[in-house]
Amino acid sequence: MSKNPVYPALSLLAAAALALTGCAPAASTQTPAASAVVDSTATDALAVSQPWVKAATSGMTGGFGVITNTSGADITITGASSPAARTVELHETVTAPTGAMQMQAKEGGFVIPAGGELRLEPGANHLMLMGLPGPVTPGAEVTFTLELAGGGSFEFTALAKDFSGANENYVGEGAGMSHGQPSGTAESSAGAMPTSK
Ligand SMILES: [Cu+2]
Repeated sequence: MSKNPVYPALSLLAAAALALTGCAPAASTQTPAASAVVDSTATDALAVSQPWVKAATSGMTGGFGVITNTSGADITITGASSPAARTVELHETVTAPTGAMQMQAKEGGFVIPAGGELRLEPGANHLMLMGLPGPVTPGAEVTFTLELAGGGSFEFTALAKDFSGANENYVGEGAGMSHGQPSGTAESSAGAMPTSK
């Protein structure tokens, strides 16, 4: 007997298998952050999910969200800016010797490890919007540009919403708005950001 009769069946199976794998391209394990307001114009390595800003009438407020580094290398955020604030600082929240929560500028910026994420949330790391030129009303869209070590940037838009938390004290709060600048550099509306180091 010839083996031939089996052969076509096998190739049919093979073809079917090929068709199957061909039909189901790459299980998309990387769901690109469920956010309708993402605009990564400059750096594809970063993605943001659920970006938001605490609505405020004046003064200062905070920006939050989860920023994911999809690349194989660490990425450092060295600065930030927004049309909604005269200056934006990278803040961390620390516990003062008194036990109170205080925010201060994050030395060296935020490092997002390769394949990792940076969680910006009330009571922790956040973007500090200072010197609001006008109110940030709920529903408003606030654009941020993050500056990255190495010269890149990452832009995204966050939605403003009411939030009653994120009322941590500022380092040096008693001394007006020195805000973590131990040198006592007065913050002026002229906008020049004193770099503390
Ligand atoms: Cu802050």
